[in-house]
Amino acid sequence: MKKKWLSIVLASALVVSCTACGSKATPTGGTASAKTTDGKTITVGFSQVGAESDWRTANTTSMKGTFTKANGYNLVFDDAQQKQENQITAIRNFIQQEVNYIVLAPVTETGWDTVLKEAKDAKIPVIIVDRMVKVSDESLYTAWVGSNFKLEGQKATEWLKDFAAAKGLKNSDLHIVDIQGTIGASAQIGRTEGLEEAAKTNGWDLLAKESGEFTQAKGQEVMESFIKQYPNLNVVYCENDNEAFGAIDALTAAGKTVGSDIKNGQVMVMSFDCTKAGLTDTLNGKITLDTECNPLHGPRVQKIIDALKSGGTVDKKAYVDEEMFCADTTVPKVSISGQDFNVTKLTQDVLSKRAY
Ligand code: GYE
Repeated sequence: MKKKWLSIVLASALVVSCTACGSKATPTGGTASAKTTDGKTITVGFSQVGAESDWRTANTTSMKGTFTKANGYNLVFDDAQQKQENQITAIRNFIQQEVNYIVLAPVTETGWDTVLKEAKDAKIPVIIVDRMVKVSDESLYTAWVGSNFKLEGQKATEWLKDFAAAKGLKNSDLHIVDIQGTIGASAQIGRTEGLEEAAKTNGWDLLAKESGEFTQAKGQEVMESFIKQYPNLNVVYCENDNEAFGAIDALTAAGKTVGSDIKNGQVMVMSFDCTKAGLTDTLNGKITLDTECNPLHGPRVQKIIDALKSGGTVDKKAYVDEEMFCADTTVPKVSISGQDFNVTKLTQDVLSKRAY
């Protein structure tokens, strides 16, 4: 895992706006019965993907910092070490323990029908957070909150198109490799799709794609192999910050210079997440564009639980608003289907405000 993990003060950064969409939903598991220890405490079972990235660590911290005893919760936390079978076991344990709510950050989209049906039969509402699930019956979960991963990919590639044009590069000058996230995870699917569609539309040379599992070590390994196979590569599209750190190490070790000056032989690194470490590399020019993915879901999930607790309805799906960060201002905004998205100029001041 990356570099120095910085001490996290989440409290100040907990409020990020949410763009709700989709229909309203009622708790599919029925009213959570008051299986609390003292009649007041709400027990929440949280099945977390793992600890593969700085983003994930910030997400875990946000959840643990929200569902505290002081806030009236008993959090049962399970780290699945990136394995779906561990998540399924954790959910079954939560059901057995008769928790009031189950929160699932699913490693991949598919394979959840059976266990979510078991939770529904036990009348325990399930809230999905971060990545999505693909289920045959949408009533198997109560609500989802997370990012629009396809839009993230579209924003990043639209920026690349505009940036290349502004620098006088032709479409055929770009030779791109994709270090993908965990295959089958929504974050991978959306970001890969965004790139593939843009490559097709713009006639870019998309040389190869391979999973770096969202980790620094695998990102480095995949990059080392890409460098050997594709000596002409000049854009590395990393599907998260930790992969970008690994890719930068591999490129540097191979004698390449990372940066935005493709015309003069530099290799451009693009990334997603915008963790403090990622934005530090963006400010120093190692990452040219970092597209934000916000991990601070604790308070958002709490809001959902609060609404359900008081018998209210919640949005079935809610997307989080996110930015893009670049140290240079060549492309100040991108436009997708008529909607403008600003590219925030990254300064030391902006970086110092990042809490994770
Ligand atoms: O981008 C990556 C993490 O699902 C959005 O998972 C999340 C992704 C995030 O490992 O760093």
